[in-house]
Amino acid sequence: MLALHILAVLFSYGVVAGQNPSLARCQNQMRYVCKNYWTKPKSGNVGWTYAEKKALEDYLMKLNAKLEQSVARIEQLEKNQLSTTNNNNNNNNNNNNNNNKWCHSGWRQFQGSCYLYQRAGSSWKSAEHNCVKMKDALNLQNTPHLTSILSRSEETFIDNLRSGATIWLGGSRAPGDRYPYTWTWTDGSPWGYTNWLPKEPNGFNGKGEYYIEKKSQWNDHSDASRRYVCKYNL
Ligand SMILES: [Ca+2]
Repeated sequence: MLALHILAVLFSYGVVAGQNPSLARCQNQMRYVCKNYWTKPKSGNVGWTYAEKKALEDYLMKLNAKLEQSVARIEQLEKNQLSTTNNNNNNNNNNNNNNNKWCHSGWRQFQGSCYLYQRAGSSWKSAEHNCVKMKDALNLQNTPHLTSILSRSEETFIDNLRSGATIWLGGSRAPGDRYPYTWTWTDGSPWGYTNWLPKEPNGFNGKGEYYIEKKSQWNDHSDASRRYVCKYNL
């Protein structure tokens, strides 16, 4: 009975011993115990006493219990690892999908575009550069630029974002351009809707008013520090 039990335990050790160092150590212990059991010199006709066999069997049962616990723990760890891997894959897929459907975290959505209000003042060129480089930084599908304003409703949305601050828009004209000026949006949108302040754009004193700032309405202005709004299309 005891021998069968030992063989059964050893067999179970052999199945899993190669998977874990601690299990391999257990297996070696078992072999050591069994070897001693079968080779122990017998004293007369007595051999192993019942108490010795019982003690050995108890010892083996405890080892077996520890082994089963170790196997269960390894199986649980493998399940956890598999679950984590699947979740990461799902999250990556979700992120990729969400990049196409939803605005990035912190960006506000209006119709088919996403907007980020930047409170730190920046020159027009730096502001545009800061918007553009967020494509790689945030792993966006489309490139953000300084915001264009293409409709009255979009301007109302931008007004809510800027909360009264003067901001840069993505409109500019080429240096040396003469009146009537040719304005373009950095995001490539066609030029159409405008909301100039009275008597603007005036190219004030020829001081390089190549860029468009927005207050309640628009004004052409030379480069200076302004807050700004970045925009990208979904
Ligand atoms: Ca002006």
